[in-house]
Amino acid sequence: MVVLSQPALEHFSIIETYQPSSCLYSGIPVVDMRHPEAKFHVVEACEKYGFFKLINHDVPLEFMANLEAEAVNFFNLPQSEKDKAGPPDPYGYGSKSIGPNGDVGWIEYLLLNSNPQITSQKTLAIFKQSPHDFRSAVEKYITEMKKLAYEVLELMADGLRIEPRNIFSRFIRDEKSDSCFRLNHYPPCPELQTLKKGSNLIGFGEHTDPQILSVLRSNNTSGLEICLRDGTWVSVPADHSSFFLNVGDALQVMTNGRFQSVKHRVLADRVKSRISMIYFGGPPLNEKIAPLPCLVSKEEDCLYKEFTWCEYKCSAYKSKLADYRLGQFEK
Ligand code: GA4
Repeated sequence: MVVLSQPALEHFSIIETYQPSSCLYSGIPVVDMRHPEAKFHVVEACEKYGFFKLINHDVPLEFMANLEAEAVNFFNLPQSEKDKAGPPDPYGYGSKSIGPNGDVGWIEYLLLNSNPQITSQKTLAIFKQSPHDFRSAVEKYITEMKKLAYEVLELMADGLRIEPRNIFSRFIRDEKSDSCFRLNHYPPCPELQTLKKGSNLIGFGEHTDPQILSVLRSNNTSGLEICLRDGTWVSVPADHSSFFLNVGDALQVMTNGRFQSVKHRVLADRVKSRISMIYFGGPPLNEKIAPLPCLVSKEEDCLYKEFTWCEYKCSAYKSKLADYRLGQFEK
């Protein structure tokens, strides 16, 4: 990592990549939700990558387009208006700073609790800033994401041949599910052209998602990269009509490491804005997370201790983005 002397980029992380970040990698697994074998494709993708692109998902494209338009409107508001909805606690509007422990990125975002009953004052302030029907676009979109996440988690159970079907989905179906929703805007960074070839600016630093399952949709600007098991980073070609799903730490634990939570990051673009919307499906705070007995053949093969989601979340908020958070819960 090299830190630059350009004043505008002084506080941001620059990384050298040995392939142009626009390099299209065609090896990202794709799951066709309508394929009769989809459940096995999901399992295979989660075992090998912890990540896949989902097509034929039946979420109407208008939900995605409407929310994107509302998000663009919000991020186009004057800075002073957006700041009224921040700083994040963790919910609310944030710019450049990510989480409470000094991580920064070339990003601005809105972080919301996806449970309408826990709508914070900051979230209400956000909706007040926006002249359009932002709130309804967010709520409709989240409703669709929940349905999609249930379906995918149930496919996983089927593909793993474990019962009941709702063994994973019940956590996020629960009305107390601690799920959240994030709208990210990665502004273009023209200063990038002054850097040497192969240097990239970090929009969102490498990390794994703590929850069970994350469902991401972005506009047609690339930037997302995933880390393969051998440590190589690959760029995920953008596709605004598909979803990208990733296994979170809690699902890694429940599957006793059979599914891996994928390390990922986002690089900024020199000319194009990237907008992404992510639903993070998490369990209720008091829910116990542990490897499912049906996925552990012998007691000594059990990789993780039992913990509550609340314990995990608290420890996550004490960590930096790139930290390996599961370490202290290993047996
Ligand atoms: C990563 C996944 C989600 O975006 C998020 C992030 C959260 C935050 O931005 O507030 C965290 C990060 C994420 C993991 C470690 C902690 C918490 C920032 C951070 C440094 C909303 C989440 O749940 O965990």
